[in-house]
Amino acid sequence: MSRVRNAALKSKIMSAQDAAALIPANSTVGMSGFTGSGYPKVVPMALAERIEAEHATGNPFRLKVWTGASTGPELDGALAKADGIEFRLPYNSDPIAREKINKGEMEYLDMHLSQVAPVAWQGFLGPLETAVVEVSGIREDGALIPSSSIGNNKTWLDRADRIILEVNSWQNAALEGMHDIYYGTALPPNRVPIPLTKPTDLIGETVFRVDPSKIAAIVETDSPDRNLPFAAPDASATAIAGHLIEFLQHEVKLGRLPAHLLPLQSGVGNVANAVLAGLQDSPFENLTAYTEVLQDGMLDLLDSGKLTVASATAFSLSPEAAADLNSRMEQFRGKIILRPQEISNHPEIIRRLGCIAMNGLIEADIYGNVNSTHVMGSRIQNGIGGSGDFARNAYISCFVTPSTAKGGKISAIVPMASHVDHITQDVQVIVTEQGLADLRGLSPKQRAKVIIANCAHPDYRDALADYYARAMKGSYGLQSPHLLTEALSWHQRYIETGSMKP
Ligand code: 0RQ
Repeated sequence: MSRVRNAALKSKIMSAQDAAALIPANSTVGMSGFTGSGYPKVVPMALAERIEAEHATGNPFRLKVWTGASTGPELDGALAKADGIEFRLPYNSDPIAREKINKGEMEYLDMHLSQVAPVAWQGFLGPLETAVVEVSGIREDGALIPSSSIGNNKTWLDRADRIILEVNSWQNAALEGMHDIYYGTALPPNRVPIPLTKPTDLIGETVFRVDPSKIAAIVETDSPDRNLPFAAPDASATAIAGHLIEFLQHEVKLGRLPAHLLPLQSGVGNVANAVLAGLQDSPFENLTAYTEVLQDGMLDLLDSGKLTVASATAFSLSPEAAADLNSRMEQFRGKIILRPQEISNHPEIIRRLGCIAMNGLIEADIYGNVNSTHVMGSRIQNGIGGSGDFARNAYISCFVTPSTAKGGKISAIVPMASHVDHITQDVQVIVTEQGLADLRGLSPKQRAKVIIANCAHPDYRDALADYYARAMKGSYGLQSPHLLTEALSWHQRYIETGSMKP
């Protein structure tokens, strides 16, 4: 049975090629998609083919592409390969697009994910000509049933001049009813409090409202979300999870956290997923999650009953877990709620609920400034994603990382961060496989001692202690002592020799 249940809209069904032909050259496209789920799969591929053909005849054709977060190879990968993206926001993890950005061939605006929709409404990003959005169905009344991610879809559907829908029958029909689309946001001075006080609260509608006259094309698909697999937790990730869980237990014992903790947020990546796997064997019960993405580890926690509810904006599952969830979606009704990213990541709600934030990092410096995005200060890895939304507003903001990268050639703890995404005030706990630094209430110099002693790898610990000791003697000021000619020398040495080691 067709997922397009509205009789009038059936006349808009066409091929991906015909739909892609409706997108004007050099315009702005708002696409669905968030960490490999719910992104359009066939229109971007057809669009990439069209762009390649236009380029072959010498015609310029490059788009501004806005999404929820990262997408899949059929979207970012295909469009980047065709050299079809002039400007991209707000998050990317596609390797081809990353390479283009780092070669200076694509402009990339890396934004806090909660801010994308409100900023689009403010208007300075310019007009949005086309929205290309995956949905899991269209109801009889024309309302759109969302897919496996919500992201910025509500905003793209509201703002775009023209809408192209991909109706994906691979998505389980039981997704209908698992979304909570809040329509109460407004720009100042008309903003009102968002009435969400528990992760389980439903404050919106289960569908997107849409003006049917804007729907220019509907393309039917049956393609799986293509998420990347997670690496199985290794000894380092397991140790990180162990330190963090011990810390949380300690906080409960001291009466600083309730027994079932506070709503958890867990970031992208292997390490964050490993922490969730660690919670499976922990004594905690009746946990809740108010987070951005639902990873494999969180699905396991829901299965075992350790986690009672997960509110997110997207699934971010390995291919196996995505297929598993998709085959038994009905079991998760009431336990999984997907919301727009401006709500899943809203500072007001994160602060009110008191989330426990757990995010990965590229590097942290001895004073606890965190770089989540740039390798050696200049090469983008992915983007800040939601880490800033959560880190600044969390009840406890934790960052998790192996103490070294690239086989030990890079220390994740450095004298001075080569780029800062999270200032020291937004970083309360740093955890590596070596140990945990609880930085709450500590001054910069007190922080440096704890971070070096507890988090640095033994191969780099003495060098960090030596840098700090000499900075205490030679620094211009002694609030956050630094030797400016040396502070970034570890990074320069890596660029020149392939290792930070002296
Ligand atoms: O690259 O695969 O090429 O070797 O970064 O590193 O150790 O597998 O860790 O998967 O947890 O990712 C910060 C990137 C960590 C992620 C980051 C290289 C490393 C490897 C991945 P290779 P690991 P993870 C909400 C939260 C920002 C967004 C965010 C991230 C690759 O957590 O993107 O937090 N965070 N969102 O080799 C050079 C270093 C490095 C380094 C790691 N110091 N120098 N390379 N790498 N550290 C969710 C969303 O926003 C959607």
